[in-house]
Amino acid sequence: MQIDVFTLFPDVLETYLRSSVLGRAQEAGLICVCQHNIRDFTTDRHRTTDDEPYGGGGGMVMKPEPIFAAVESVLGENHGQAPVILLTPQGRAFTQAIARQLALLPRIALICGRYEGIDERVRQHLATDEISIGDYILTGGELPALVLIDSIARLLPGALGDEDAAEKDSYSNGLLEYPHYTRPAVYRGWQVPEVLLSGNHARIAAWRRNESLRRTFSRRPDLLEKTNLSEEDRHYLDQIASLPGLTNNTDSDD
Ligand code: 9D3
Repeated sequence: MQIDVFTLFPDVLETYLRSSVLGRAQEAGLICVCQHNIRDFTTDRHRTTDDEPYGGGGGMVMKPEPIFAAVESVLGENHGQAPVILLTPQGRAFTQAIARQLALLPRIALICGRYEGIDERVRQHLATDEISIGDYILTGGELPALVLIDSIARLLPGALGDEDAAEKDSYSNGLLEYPHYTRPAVYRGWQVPEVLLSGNHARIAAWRRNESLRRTFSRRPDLLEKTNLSEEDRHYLDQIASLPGLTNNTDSDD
């Protein structure tokens, strides 16, 4: 999969792209991330990428010409094939489902904004999609681009060791994860739950399922509505819902 990133700050992505899973995915040829400095596509003496907003007001707006020139020259023939995704606070919220869909494509382009905004014509006539990574304010689209790349790359077949293959779907059961423990069995007097030391795999599986349900119920009840629940699951949830003192957003064990 080829990912073209259009940014004014190509350096900020470098270290992360070279490290761990992403670095290996690139070395294995699973993804090829190409960065393009929007400033390289300016044509004026001062290499201007931003200007004052029409209508006044504070801040600067990214000019359309260098962004159009960059995307059109890099995508060339493929323009129209690959989605051109604008990272913007106004975009649709990024989800695992979107990551899964994007991971199926041979090529995508990501445009990172800076300053107060991007000329609206980029959104209207160049971008084919707009994505936000959540409701908080960042200084630009570079970190969001990395977030997309990271979540997509780990989904590509072969990106994670095969032992992690099943784990890829962990979000697809729609529940939060159960608690994890490793040695020592007692640390500063804090015991690992006895069931995990029992060697009884059926009991362990049931405990983990219930812990997932309990956590999801207390922290992210919204997730439960979209999940397939068994008879046992519902029974357990009814049980904790009826416990006195457990209100919706406390996880009293944590
Ligand atoms: C100071 C201007 N802001 C008014 C509150 C608007 C604004 C413009 C540009 C806020 C942030 C940004 C830079 N952010 C992104 O480009 C961005 C982003 C984000 O800030 N949060 C979540 N997802 C994304 S995707 C791109």
